[in-house]
Amino acid sequence: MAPPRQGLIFPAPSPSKKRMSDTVVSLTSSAAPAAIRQDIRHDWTLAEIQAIHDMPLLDLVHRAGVVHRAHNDPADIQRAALLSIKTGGCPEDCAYCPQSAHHKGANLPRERLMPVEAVLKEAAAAKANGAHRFCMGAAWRKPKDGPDFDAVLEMVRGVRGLGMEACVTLGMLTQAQAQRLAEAGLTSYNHNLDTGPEFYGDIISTRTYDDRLQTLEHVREAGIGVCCGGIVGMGERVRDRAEMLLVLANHAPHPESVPINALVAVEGTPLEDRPPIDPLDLVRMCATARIVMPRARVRLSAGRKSLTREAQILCFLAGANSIFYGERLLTTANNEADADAELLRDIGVPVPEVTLAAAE
Ligand code: SAM
Ligand code: DTB
Ligand code: SF4
Repeated sequence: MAPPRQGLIFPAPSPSKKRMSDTVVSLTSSAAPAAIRQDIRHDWTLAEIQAIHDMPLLDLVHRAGVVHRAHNDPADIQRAALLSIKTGGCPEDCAYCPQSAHHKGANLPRERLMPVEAVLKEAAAAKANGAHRFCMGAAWRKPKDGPDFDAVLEMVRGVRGLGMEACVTLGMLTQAQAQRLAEAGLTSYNHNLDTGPEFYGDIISTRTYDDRLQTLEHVREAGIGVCCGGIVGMGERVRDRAEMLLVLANHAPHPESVPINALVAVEGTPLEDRPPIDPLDLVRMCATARIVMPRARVRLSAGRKSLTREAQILCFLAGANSIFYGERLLTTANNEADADAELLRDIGVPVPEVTLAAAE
């Protein structure tokens, strides 16, 4: 009989005091790296995660850096290119999203799915520019079986054929759809929890937290990597951020990628007036995610454009080891690729020069 799987559930309360002090001892002893390496846990408590998040910043960044280096090569920073393959007109009401048909003020026209060849051309250009992964996003509540889904499968096969990792984010999936994406060679599926379960209802009403967890289960069952994270700066409390990390960190295995987005406050969305977050909030989120999920790719995602180079470097020191790379996110602007390549080179991460022939 197959062993019971640990699902996407809240953890049972655990004897956190002892566990916490064990962890602190292992992180401060001289033999720390060896001790930390074994310290992959799925029984975190909210109190522990909040305590980590709220540590003095220098201690937090140091501790995250130690965990990061015990588990990962610090010069390995993944570059993921992003393309909106189907933009606008989404029936969901996510308050942050300009693609929702509910937010007429965002004025984003509904488009059809891009043709496969056009998508693969963008993927080839991203590869020539030095991207490792190609992520394709569709403004769907859930994909419909039929020609569009078949075309997405073709895109996944094409991206894999270019020698890149392929990721898609298409909304809620059935088990059969996840299986077909796996068979097409999909590396990873992005489906964010966005925030903690208590605050979630303030942001989205058209699908539940459990709906999201169920799709993540389907993705995991199909053997596809899980890419799941959220957004800071929507008006949530630190407790909500910690609750989201708790759900992710107690998911066994941990998600392979954890995108940490800062809200891009887009005009015409209900969150258009949210003030920008303090960049140090992002540093804290990256560091906390790194400590509780030592081997996940922590992706410094949307909102990076408003960070200085130095704030981004602090995030890398705190364990962020992936970025969206390329001038566009889905519908909003991202950092210039040249500036990112320069930043990465300046901190010792090699990025190949673009060869014009390869980019055409
Ligand atoms: N429709 C699919 C879905 O929601 O799963 C895929 C696309 S959706 C745009 C992917 C993710 O982008 C969202 O879950 C959210 O976390 C992030 N996102 C969307 N708009 C954002 C914004 N304005 N600022 C920051 N992150 C955003
Ligand atoms: C994720 O966590 N962030 C990306 C990706 N997954 C699909 C999307 C960010 C979108 C930012 C707003 C926009 O450009 O529309
Ligand atoms: Fe639709 Fe995704 Fe935007 Fe929500 S985040 S409105 S599901 S495209």
